[in-house]
Formats: sequence, C-alpha cells, structure tokens
Amino acid sequence: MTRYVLITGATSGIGKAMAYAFAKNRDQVILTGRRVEKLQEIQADITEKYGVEAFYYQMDVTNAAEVVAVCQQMLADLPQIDILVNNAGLALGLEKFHNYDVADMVTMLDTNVKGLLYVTRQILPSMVERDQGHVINIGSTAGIYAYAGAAVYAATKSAVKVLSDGIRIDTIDKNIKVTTIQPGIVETDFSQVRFHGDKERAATVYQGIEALQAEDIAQSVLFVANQPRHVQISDMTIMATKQATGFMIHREREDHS
Ligand code: NDP
Ligand code: 8X3
Repeated sequence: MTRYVLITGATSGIGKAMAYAFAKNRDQVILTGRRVEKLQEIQADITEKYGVEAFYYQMDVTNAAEVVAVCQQMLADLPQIDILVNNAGLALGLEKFHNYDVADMVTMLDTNVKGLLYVTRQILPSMVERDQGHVINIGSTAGIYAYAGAAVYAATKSAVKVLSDGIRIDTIDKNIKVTTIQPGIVETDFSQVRFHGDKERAATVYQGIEALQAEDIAQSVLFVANQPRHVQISDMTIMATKQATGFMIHREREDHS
C-alpha cells in the first residue's frame, strides 16, 4: 500500500535526502519548509526522477497558527499520513551560555521543540484514529552529550528524545511507532546556519574528519521505517567512524612539514 510520508525541513540537508530516499522507495512524500522555491524544485525533480507523486506545503514550524492551518489542509487533501518525520531544526551560535544571544536561544527552542510539538499535535490524532502510524523525530548526539557553547541546542535535542519517549508511552495501546534518530556530525548547511552564513567558519567543522553525509542518515531512517509491523526501533544513534561522543572527534591534521 502506498505510504504518505510527511517530512518537515525538506528543503535542505537530511530532510531533502530523506525525501529522495523515500521517493526512490516508492513512497509518496510531502515536503514542507519555509523556502517555497526549494520545495517546488525538489518536488519537480522527485516526480521526474522517480515518477511518484510528491506534494509540498510551505510551513514555518515556529508559527503555531500556520502549522494548524497547513496540517489540517494536508489531512483534507491526502488520504492519510503514515509517517511523520520531524526533521526541521537548527543550531544558532556557539557561545558560552552567559554570552549567548537570547534571540538565538529562543529560535532554537521555538523550532526544535515547539515546532515539533505543534506539528505532531496536529498529525498524531489522525494516526491514533486509524490505529496506525510512525513518528520519527530527528534528535542529535548533542541530546546525549552536551558540549561547550551548545547548552541550549543540546537541551532542545534532549527534549526531542524525551518527547519521543513520552509519546511512545501515550500511544502504547496503538499500532504507532515512535523513533528518535540521533545523528552525530553530518555535513550539511547546518553549520552555515549556525554561524549565520559564515561559510569559512562552517567549513572548519568538517575539516580533518570524514563526516556523515545526509544520505547516510536518510538510509538509516528508511531502514527504521521499513521494519515489519511488530518491530519498533525506539532509538538509533549514528556517528562518524572517527567520532566517539557528541563532540569528541579525531581529526587528521594536514602535514605542513
Ligand atoms: P540544514 O540546515 O541543511 O536543514 C535544516 C532544515 O530545517 C531546512 O530544510 C530548513 O528549511 C528547515 N527549517 C529550519 N527552520 C525551520 C522552520 N522554522 N520551519 C520549517 N523548517 C525549518 O540542516 P540539517 O539537514 O543538518 O538538519 C536537519 C535536522 O538534523 C535538524 O533538526 C538538526 O538539528 C538535525 N541534526 C543535524 C546534524 C548535523 O550535524 N548536520 C546532526 C544531528 C542532528 P527552510 O529553511 O526552508 O525552512
Ligand atoms: C548536530 C551535531 O554535534 O554539531 O546536532 O551538535 S553537533
């Protein structure tokens, strides 16, 4: 049976890679994000490449009223939503807590935590009603291991993990799976966004290590989503081979001798 997969933050990085991976798997993908031109571009490309239907809806997950309106529109337009991937998220800044820009702190909370709540609160009731569904939340190794300059980002990702666990408990009597995916270092636009567009600084994050690619996470998510009905993967942590904890990374240095 055709599955409908709703992905938040599908315009870039991990979300975009998941859209392609699910479409290649013959699932119908529902792309969301703020940048409508990117959504249109990806929708057209997916349709051309895989011949499956792809849908898009512009949706800023921090805007509670917009999330209600857009999610209700999706539920009216589509037969059902089988899989919800809460992926939209970001880090802003990398500073000691006492120096942190408060607006950046609030945006992380609004996006990574409140955004996930708004979307899930709209979509989950339809899964409960159908007694079927899968919520996949993108956490982070930062949610397990706090690191310097990232107290708030780490806290938001820790919240993602605990919210997943709580939702899993609340839906225990339903055929609903809840999974937290916790990636380590993945080379995407994440660091450019974190450093407010500073590409040079962002590039240093991925120097000297073979970081994970968005496609690696997409394949892990697809694996989780393709398990038989009785198998629920609750958590999956994926790191680069030369990464041991959230920020313990072995970097090869350039030889200047
Ligand atoms: P990208 O910056 O490449 O992608 C982030 C996505 O989130 C974009 O599609 C963006 O879309 C969307 N987004 C951001 N804010 C909003 C918003 N307010 N409303 C809707 N969509 C929004 O980064 P990644 O692909 O790396 O990040 C995806 C997820 O993975 C995030 O939750 C991140 O925390 C997590 N993660 C990333 C890791 C990494 O090392 N890269 C590691 C662990 C977890 P648009 O701008 O169009 O709205
Ligand atoms: C993103 C990965 O280690 O930069 O969640 O926080 S990290």
